[in-house]
Order: sequence, then C-alpha cells, then structure tokens
Amino acid sequence: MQKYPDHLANYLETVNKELKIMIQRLKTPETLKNAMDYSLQAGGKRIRPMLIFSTLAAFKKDVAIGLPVACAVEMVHTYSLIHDDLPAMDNDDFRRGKPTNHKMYGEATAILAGDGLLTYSFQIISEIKQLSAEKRLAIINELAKASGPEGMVAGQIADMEGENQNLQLTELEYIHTHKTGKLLTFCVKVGAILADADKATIDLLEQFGYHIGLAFQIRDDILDVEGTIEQIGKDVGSDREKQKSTYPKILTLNGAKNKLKEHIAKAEGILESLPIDTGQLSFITELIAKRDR
Ligand code: GRG
Repeated sequence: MQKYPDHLANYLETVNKELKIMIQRLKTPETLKNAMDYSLQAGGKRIRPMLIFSTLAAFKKDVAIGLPVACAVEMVHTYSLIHDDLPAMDNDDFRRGKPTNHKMYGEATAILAGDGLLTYSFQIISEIKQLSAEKRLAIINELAKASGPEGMVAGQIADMEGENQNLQLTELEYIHTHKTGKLLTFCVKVGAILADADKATIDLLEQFGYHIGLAFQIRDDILDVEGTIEQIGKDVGSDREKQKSTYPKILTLNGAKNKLKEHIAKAEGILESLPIDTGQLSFITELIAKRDR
C-alpha cells in the first residue's frame, strides 16, 4: 500500500483508536464485541473518514467534530463487508489478507456483528452532544439514504441480479454509484453539513462524490485485471462460478483507464470551481486514481 502522508496517517490512527474505545465501552457479550472489533481493526484504508476530515479541512473547520461520524461511517462500511463476505453473498474466506468475520466467528455471529455495527453507527450519531438535534437528524437521514434501500443495499441487490449477465454501462454505473458511490458521497456531504456550507456548495460536493465513487470502482476493476491487488486478501475462496460485469469487460482495459481519467478530471474540475481550500480533497482524489489496493 502507498504510504500515507502525515496528515492522513494521523486521521487513520485517530479513527482506529476511537473505534477501539467505542467498541470497548459497549455493554454487550464479549463474543459480539470481539467480532465487531475484529473487522473494524482489520486494516481498512479509512478512505471514508479521510474524506470527512478533508472536507472539514477545506472549510477550515476543526476536523475533530467529524470524528464520531467518521467512526459511524466505518462501522456501516465494515458491516457491509462482513455481510458481503458471507456464504449467502460472495462467500469469501479472506479479506484484507485475514480470515473473514464468519471464518473467525461463524456465520451467525458474523451476521450479528454486522447488525451490531450498522445499528451502533446510528446510535453514535444520535449521541453527538456537540451537535444540535436538527443536525444529528439530518446526518442520520443522509446516512440512512446512502446506506439503505435507496443506496448501498440497492446497489448490492442490483449487483446480485446482474451476475452472469452482460450488463450495459448504465446498468454497471447504477450498481457502483449505489454500492460504493453513495457512501463516499455521504462523507463529503456530511463534511459540508458539519461546516454549515450553502446548498450550492453541497450540491457540487455531491457531484464530486459521484465521480470519485465511480473512479474508485473503475480503479478496483483495473487492479483486478492487472493482478496487482493483494490476491490473498481478495478472491481466495470466493464463488468463482459467478461472473460479474466490469469496466474492462465492457470498455476494454484501455477504455476503462480512459473512463477513470474522465471521472478524475471531472472531480478535479469541481474542486477547482469551489471557493474553499480543496488541497486535501484533491490529494485523496489522486490517491483513488492511483491506489494499489
Ligand atoms: C451487504 C448491504 C451489503 C452491501 C455490500 C460495499 C459492498 C456492498 C460490498 C463490498 C464488495 C466490494 C469489493 C465492493 C467494491 C468496492 C469496495 C466498497 C471495496 C472495499 O472498500 P475499501 O477499499 O475497503 O475502502 P477497506 O478494506 O480499505 O476498508
């Protein structure tokens, strides 16, 4: 993995520590605590928290205000990975180079660990004392839309239904804007909400999220083809009969690389048009374009 510059390494460290504390203080059986903690601390890149902090930095706000929401969004993301790895879904034995949650704790506990993370994320946001009740509700609403049946869950079912079919580009884009893009978009949007940004700026950041969401996925597909993704962490034990449509399959590898450049250029263009200090967001955009895992 690329080495993070100091500011991103600090964000990662802060989130890892806070997530540990949040799980430790739960009054719940140790098995569930351990299963939730295991996947939360399994080496995620923390791109989503970094987007929240970098958006707050763009508005010259104290990034600390974004910490509980950053942890909440990692809980939602982690729940989605735990459930996605289950035998009923992708049936993966390894993630990030480590045994998947159900391989460590069994299927039933893995389902509950995912359920626990999803619901705890909303509890965390509802309890942020520094925010008004109105703001907490707005953030909860945005997170529910991004992760629920109009967001990530919609993307996941469309993905399942698209297996073994030759999808059109628009159908593939539906899957990825929902499955991956909505949660990434939530992160920049929530940063703007926390910073009291105006609607026009929030709308532009939402478009930025759309482009980095697709770029993120196209990079994933390219890494798959080029075989540079850590194979032990990804596909071992997955259900190889399932054929999924990908950008390189639809557009060719070169076409996918061009599409990635297009989305990155559009994302950068939006950042340049904003009257805020988008340096950190621009850095993450580059990271997404060039990531090696
Ligand atoms: C089960 C409701 C439900 C949804 C699952 C997100 C998702 C939907 C499935 C994950 C499978 C997958 C490989 C999606 C493509 C892109 C993606 C979200 C990759 C993982 O995100 P990263 O790279 O993960 O940010 P880390 O490990 O860094 O946290």
